[in-house]
Amino acid sequence: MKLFYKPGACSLASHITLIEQGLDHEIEQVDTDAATTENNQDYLAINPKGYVPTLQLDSGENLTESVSVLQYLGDLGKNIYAPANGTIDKARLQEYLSYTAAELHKAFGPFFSNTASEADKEKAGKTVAEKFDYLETIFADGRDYLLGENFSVADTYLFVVTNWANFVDIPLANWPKLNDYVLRVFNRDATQKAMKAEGLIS
Ligand SMILES: N[C@@H](CCC(=O)N[C@@H](CS)C(=O)NCC(=O)O)C(=O)O
Repeated sequence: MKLFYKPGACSLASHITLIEQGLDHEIEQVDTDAATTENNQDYLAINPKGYVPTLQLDSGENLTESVSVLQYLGDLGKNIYAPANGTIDKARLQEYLSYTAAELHKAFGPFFSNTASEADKEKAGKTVAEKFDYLETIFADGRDYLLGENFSVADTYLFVVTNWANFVDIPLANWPKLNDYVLRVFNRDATQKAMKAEGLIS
């Protein structure tokens, strides 16, 4: 399998998952502005939507959208928790993946937009803070990960998106349990390996 990624982008969640699951893979960096890859492939021919992640399967098929890539990878290996269909944990997994994609990830949009104004960013900061208030209540019961003791793909995605706060001057220390959670995921071996491979940490 090959993951098309941008350093530190949402594709990092899929990268962490590939490593957590011990799956054979390659990575190839994408310049989404130029729509080319580091091997000079036309990225729009791989993913016409132009954004990352794209997971290229050994069959040559391309799978896109973080939520589907993550669930596919979560179900492939045995190292991280993949709840069975029809269980409440499976529904919760989808609940957290959906929340991260549709609410939190989207809320960060103005911070990474070339056209957003300072007012747009200020408004986005308030929206992100409201989402973090909610997430702080989730971790108030002392759980280590979203589904309790078991690390799942929902954690790889929530970690990556929440960690963006550290790059846009939103002080995560205001949400101590969420901050602890981010550190917990950051300190996992697979997270360290993926971040090193993307040149984000040394
Ligand atoms: N709906 C997509 C959104 C993916 C997305 O927003 N990717 C961003 C990085 S986090 C990206 O590639 N942005 C560059 C661009 O749009 O040019 C998903 O969930 O996978």
